[in-house]
Parts: sequence; C-alpha cells; structure tokens
Amino acid sequence: MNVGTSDRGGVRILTLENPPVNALSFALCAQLLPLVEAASADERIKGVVFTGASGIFSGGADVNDFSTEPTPETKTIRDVIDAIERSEKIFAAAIDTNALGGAFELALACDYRIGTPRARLSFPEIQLGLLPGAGGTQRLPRLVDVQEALQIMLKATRLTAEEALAKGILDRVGDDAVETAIAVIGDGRKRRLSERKAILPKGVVPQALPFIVSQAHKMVPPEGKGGYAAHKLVDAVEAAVTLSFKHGLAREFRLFDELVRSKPSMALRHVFFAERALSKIPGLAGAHATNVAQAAVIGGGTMGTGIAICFADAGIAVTVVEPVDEQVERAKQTIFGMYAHQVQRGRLTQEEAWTRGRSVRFTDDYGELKECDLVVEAVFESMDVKKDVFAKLDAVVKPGGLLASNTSTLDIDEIATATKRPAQVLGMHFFAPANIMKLLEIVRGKATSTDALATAFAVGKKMRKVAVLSGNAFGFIGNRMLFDYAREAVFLAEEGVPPYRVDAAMKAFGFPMGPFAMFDLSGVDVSWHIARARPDVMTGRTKIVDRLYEMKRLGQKTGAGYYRYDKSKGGGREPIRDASVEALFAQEAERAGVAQRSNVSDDEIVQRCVYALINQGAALLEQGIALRPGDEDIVYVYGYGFPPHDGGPMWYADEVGVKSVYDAILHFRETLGAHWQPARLLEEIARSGGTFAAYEAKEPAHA
Ligand code: T1G
Repeated sequence: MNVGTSDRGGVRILTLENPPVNALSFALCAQLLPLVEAASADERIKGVVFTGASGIFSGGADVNDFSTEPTPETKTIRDVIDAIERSEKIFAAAIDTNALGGAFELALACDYRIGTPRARLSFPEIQLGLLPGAGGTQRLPRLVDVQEALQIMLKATRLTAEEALAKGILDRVGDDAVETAIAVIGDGRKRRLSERKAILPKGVVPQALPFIVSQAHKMVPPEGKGGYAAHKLVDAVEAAVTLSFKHGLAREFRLFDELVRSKPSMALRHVFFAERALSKIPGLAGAHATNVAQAAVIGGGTMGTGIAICFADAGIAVTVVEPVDEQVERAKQTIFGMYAHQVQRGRLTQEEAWTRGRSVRFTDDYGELKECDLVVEAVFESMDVKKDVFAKLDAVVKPGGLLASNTSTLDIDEIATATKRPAQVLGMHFFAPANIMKLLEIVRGKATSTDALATAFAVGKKMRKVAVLSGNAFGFIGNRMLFDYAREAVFLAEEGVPPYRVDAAMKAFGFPMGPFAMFDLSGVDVSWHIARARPDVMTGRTKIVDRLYEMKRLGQKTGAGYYRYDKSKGGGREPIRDASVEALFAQEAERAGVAQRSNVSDDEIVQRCVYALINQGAALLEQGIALRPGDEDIVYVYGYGFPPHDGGPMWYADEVGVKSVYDAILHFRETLGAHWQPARLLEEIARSGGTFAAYEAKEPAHA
C-alpha cells in the first residue's frame, strides 16, 4: 500500500495504491496527507491530480477501520480534505471505474473532477447504516440541488460517467483522465464547493425548505425499522442549507460519529463482510473453476425460465430442454416480456436485450447438450423424475460437464447415484423468482469435487448472485431453518393466536411479510407436500394444513389460503383476514387437544419464531451443513427478508445475548414441549459467555 507521486507540467500526480480497491484507509491517509501538504508548499507545483492504481480510483474509506476507535493521531479522509481546503493549489480528481463514498468526497473537495467513460460514482454509505462523513452531505448539495443530492445519497445511486457529466458532477469525460486533469489544471482556477451556497431545487423558495425536509423524512423508513441513517442523512443535508459550511460540516461529523457506533450500522457492516466471506471455503483455494461457455436448463417452467435468464444475463449461452410446446411458448413470452420491460425502464439497450434474448435456445433433444459445461435441472420435485433426468444427462453431456439440481429439498447424493460422475454433481438451489432473487445455495454432495464447487461459485459470481455453500441436508440452510420458524407460527395459531396477529408481529419485527402471508405466497400445497415427505421436520399438532389442502385453499394462487384474496384489492395479492380460518384452527386444535392461550404477547411471537431460526442455525453449524454463522445471516437477509439492520438471525442472537436466547429456549422447552431442544452449540456458546461471531467452524462435515 502506498501513494505514488510524479510531476508532469508543474502538476503533482498522487496515485492511490491499496489493493484490492485502493480503500482510503487510515494508513493510506496517513501517507497521503503529508504529500498533499508538501505539494501545497511547493512553489513549483501549480496543482495536484489524485488518481488510483490498477484502473480504480478508490472504493472509499476502509470499512474495517470503523471498528477501531480513532486516536488524535489517526489521519482520515477528513484530514486530507482539510489540507486541500487550506491549500492555494488547484486540485483535480482523475477517476477511472469506482469513486465510492469517501473517494467521491475526496473528488468533491477538488476543484475539478475528470472521469473516464468507465467512471462510476456513488455514495454507498447508507447501505452500511452510515452517511457520507467526509463532507459529502455538505458539498454535493452545493453541486446539484438539495433534492437531487438527497436522492443520490439516500438511494446510493451508482452514477455512470455520462450521468455524472450531465449533472455537472464530472467536468470532463475522457479516455486519459490524468492527462485531461493536467490540462484542466493548466487553464483552471481554484473553485472550492465550500465557498458556494447549497442549491435549492428550481422554483423552491428558502421558506419551503422545512416542507422539503419533512417530506424527505416521510419518504424513508422509521428510525427503528432500517431508516436510522436515512433520517440522520436528511438532517445533515438540511444543515447544508440552514448552516454555514463550517457548521454544517461539524453537524455532519457529529451525525456520522453517532451512526458509526450505532447497532444498525454495525449489523449492516457485518452483512457487508459476511457476504464477501461466503466464497472463502476451506480447500477451495487451489481448486480449478471451469469456464462455463455453454449451459443448459432442463425444464422450461417458472424456475427453469428464471434460471435461463440468469445465464443469459451473465452472458452465458443457454439451451432450455422443454418438451411441451405450450410451455416453450410461455417461456419465450416470459423472456421476451422481461427484456422488453428492461429496455422500457432504460436498464438495457435494445441491442443488449436482443443479444441476451437470442442467447436462450429451446429444444426437446438432450442430444444437443453434449458440449455443455454446466446443466441445471429444474423439473418436478420428484426423486424418480430427477434421477431419470440425471441418467439421461450423464449419458449425453461431455465428461467433466457439471450436472446441478435446483431441488429445494431432495438429497443430492441420492440424485448423484443416477450418474457415473458424482464428483460433478451438486445442487444449485435458486430462489423464486430466480432472475430476481440474489440468493443461491450451492449444495455440496459427499462426492462433489472442489473444482465443481469452484466452478459453481464462479458462475454464481458471473450471475451476480450471493452464493452460499450448503451441506447436503433436507432443506439445506434456508428452508431447514424456515421449517422451525414455520412450526412456531403454526403452533401459535393452533394455540389461538390468529394468523394476522402472528404476521403483524413479525412484520413489526422487520420482515417484509409475515409467515402466513408467505405460506400463501409459496402455496399451502408446498407445505402439505413437505409435511408428507418429512413429518419429522414439518410437524403440525393439528390437521390444519390437510384441511386447507382438501378445501383447495392453497393460498394466493387459489384466491384463499390462510387469508382471503380479493382481485379488486391489491390485485388479489393483499392478505385479508379470514375468520373462517381462525375458526378452523380452533376446531382442529380442539380435536388435537391443543390448549388455547389468550395472553400470548407479541414478544413471545417474535421470540418463538426468531429463536427457532437461531436454534436451527446453531444445529446446522454443528452438523457442518452451514460453514459460518455469517453465511446463515446472509441466507436470511438475502433470501427471507430478515431485516438487514439486525444483521441476520445469528448476529441478532449475539445482539440479544446468546445466554438470553438459550434461557428463553429452556423456558419454551418447559412450557411448550420437547421440540424446543436447545442445539448443543447454542448451549456451549451460552454457557461459555461466547458469541456466534467468534465461532470458527471445526472441520465442517461437507469439507
Ligand atoms: N473497505 C474495506 N474493504 C473493502 C472495501 C471497503 N470500502 N470495498 C471492498 N473491499 C474488499 C472486500 O471486502 C473484498 O475483500 C475485496 O475488497 C473485493 O471486494 C468516509 C464512511 C469497490 C465495487 O461501501 O462496493 O467511504 O473478500 O468482492 O466485486 O464518507 O467492493 O477480497 O478480502 O466487493 O470488484 C464506502 C464497498 C465506504 C464500497 C468492488 N465504500 N465496496 O467490487 O470486489 S464508507 C463502500 C464495494 C465511506 C466516507 C464513508 C465493492 C467494489 P476480500 P468485492 P468487487
């Protein structure tokens, strides 16, 4: 890590070099600061250009640094920017690819900003539960108007070079940003944003500012529901208009320092690093990932079509094997419609959409799959059907071609027995809708090779998926934990807590959807099938699921399930409380002898559902099905809507205190039954006063 320096035409070029993203760490800033001061004191120098090594400007502050308490000697981006402000020289930022967060702020402190066509500028701080803490909230509203500045920072908008140029955030775009910056300095002058006033939107008078601010506060979630940083960001931008630059900066610093120590931000930074740790798998470092040039999907249903789109979006040619013509037509319409929508939304050009759409071919002939590097099977969830497909694939696909199943519950090792290539068989469990949901569970069978895993993770990265390694157990990670969550939701309703109350409590906790609305979305028949296949896992004390199934109350798709649905309300997707289902619960509970309870608190509802996740999460770690608690957190934040500002179930357990979770589970075991058996790992951590964050996997079973 260092700062390269060179002089050209009376201009000093300072090159940030701190692989992999040139993060402006405390250590790099400690090197950068004296160089800025030396350039400012050097008579021969007219100006300074900041640029980044390896074609990256900088990914912003080093997020690791936020976990250390800065000392008075610590140098940060703020100190570097302060030195720029005090200098008489002209400063320019020459930006290639990313200028994020603090890097964007460094560029805003300069007099000029030059980008290459690949330049991307954004303030991702809000996604870390922070706000731009090196002057961004004060300088950006002095370059674009307050409303636009708020949008850019609240939405972490990734501005392309073109967009930034159009907004005046970049002054020039050119292939050689450094050369252009040197030329601009040659003709340029000092023009610090700090000397300007914040810009009100056209036609808005200063008296209207309180209204704009109150509207902005209304646009973001409540502080306790993920909006904590957003409200502080609005306060900081308000200060940019109402206070002097100096006082506004002081206000921003105070708000940032409050956020960086806040629980939501620590949880979001945990999610940031946990996501990047996912692909660090013991034994995979030396593995060889095959380049997947040709892929195939077996089955052109909803999932198969979604998976095909994932390949097309990743630039991988894909053949969909679907024997039913109507299904092929439906799949083509879905793909065509989806890409047309992307073009309408300006997300893709016509050309890009056309190229991607054309990369999806259909056939009913397995013989065309010979050269495939990877085939994903997405047929009916039946072991016989899948084994038949894998036997056919094994006979046709070239040696070394990977065969993956999208199964959500079936045994990968069992599927592999249908082939002579178990080392190339694995699970790739996509979540519906496959082309939208980022979560992907990559399931390792006993014989799955590390090369096969490395290839699957590389494909997951190309698809921009969040890929999590799972061992081969029923329900893998996400659904296996969900079964216990679902059990508690159903048990609560059997004890007399109406489904709408369970859902309301879980939505108040932070889930976008309660469990019963979720069951209705995925289909009561799915629960019915699972309960049949694995009564040991999906246990109900009553016959409620059977009753609903027999009544064809399968959820949204039949207009009724645990709730009623009315086409005229929310397009038939809005759950409407149904007293007849509550009566059915009471009836079935009486038949099954389930005692009714009238005093169940929201806290109990939340604890039973969330602690069920935690307990099963601990069990999966013990069994080596999940590698790290952070992996389970990512599964729940990305796949099941666990509130990211609570960091995921295992992070949340540490926040609550593992001992408190353990004690509550012991209480549930006494009062609710033996199904509340605390996982051994949970007990160990509770008794030792430890945390899940400190858990290091022993040799995981699926290694
Ligand atoms: N700090 C520390 N490490 C970082 C980092 C960062 N800002 N960005 C990336 N890394 C690490 C990452 O953990 C991984 O490490 C490796 O780099 C590659 O990351 C004061 C307060 C830049 C677009 O939020 O968006 O500035 O796993 O796999 O896909 O107001 O990384 O290899 O050990 O993501 O090519 C604001 C976050 C900070 C940017 C590159 N900046 N990073 O994507 O690589 S707060 C961010 C990204 C701030 C100021 C505020 C992406 C990327 P490892 P990667 P990528």
